Amino acid sequence: MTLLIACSSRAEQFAAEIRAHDPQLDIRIAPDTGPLEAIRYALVWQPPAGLLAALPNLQLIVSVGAGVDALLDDPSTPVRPLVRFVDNDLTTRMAEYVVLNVLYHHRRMTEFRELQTRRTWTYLPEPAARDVRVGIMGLGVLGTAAATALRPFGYQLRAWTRTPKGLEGVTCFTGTHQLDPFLAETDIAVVLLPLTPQTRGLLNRSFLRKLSLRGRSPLLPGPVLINAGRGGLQVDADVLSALSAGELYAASLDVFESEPLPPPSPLWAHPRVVITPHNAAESAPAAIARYAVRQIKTHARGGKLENVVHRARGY
Ligand code: NDP
Ligand code: OXD
Repeated sequence: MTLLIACSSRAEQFAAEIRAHDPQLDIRIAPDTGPLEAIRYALVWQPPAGLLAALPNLQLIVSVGAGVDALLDDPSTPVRPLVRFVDNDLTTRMAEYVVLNVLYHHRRMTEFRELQTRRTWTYLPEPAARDVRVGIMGLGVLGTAAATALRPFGYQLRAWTRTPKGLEGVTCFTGTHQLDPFLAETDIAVVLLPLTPQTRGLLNRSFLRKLSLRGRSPLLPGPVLINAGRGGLQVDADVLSALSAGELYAASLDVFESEPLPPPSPLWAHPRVVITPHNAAESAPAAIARYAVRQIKTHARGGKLENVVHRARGY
């Protein structure tokens, strides 16, 4: 069985871990593909356009990412079973990121950091967690884990999804018609949506203006945006203008319209913006290897694959 690894980074690490899990697999690392007709499986992250289409006997594509927007956006991606990465290691990392950043803004840490640079001892009042409304956009694998991790702090939890969902302790809103009511009751928006034609550009100025319209958490200076979904969901310039206009108090951004975030972007220097380089939840090589080998073995014995992407839905 031949597996092609076509990843824009860490391909050698993935290969080493996969060899440790399954020494029988014949592994090629793009661009050294060898004979294309031998390749049955592909493990990919941002593969070169057209590469997968050139594999005549490809049977399964395993995505290193949980999000598969780039693969679905590429018209040359062949129509073969496509499984996305879902693993407790990744899920736990994302839950950590969300808890870290919700607490960071709820406890006004961007302001304390700024005060510290000026050696200034100033008391800032902070709301109790029970008075802060956290709205999670997307209650899939990652959103559910984030909500579960936030629950013990006592935040008022809300979620917004495409289809009706239920989760203990979370008030759920569904569909475009319930987006505005959801936003009106959200002080801290945590975005864990996939990038699809329906969600692209959703986080724009009009969206940001709708946060916290129905009351506001006392003592929190304003609404907060935390985006760890995809950069294409947000309009970077609108985030900046909402911050300047005081419509947004602060933001944590892990993803951007253009990545790496270009050095001239004013987001880098904004005192209320926390920037991370798209590593809210990394796909760790050991976890990827375990997952890819399991999926390949399942496919080889004709078993039921896990986490198959629904192409028409876009995630
Ligand atoms: P899931 O597919 O498990 O969940 C997606 C959620 O988004 C579902 O609840 C779904 O609703 C909801 N959703 C999708 N489209 C819409 C819509 N149009 N309106 C409202 N809700 C919608 O995905 P994961 O939780 O595994 O991952 C989410 C995203 O996180 C990934 O697609 C990826 O982009 C991003 N990600 C980012 C990482 C990082 O490091 N920054 C790491 C890993 C993932 P429903 O339940 O009704 O289907
Ligand atoms: C993913 C990512 O989709 O890391 O897994 O962005």
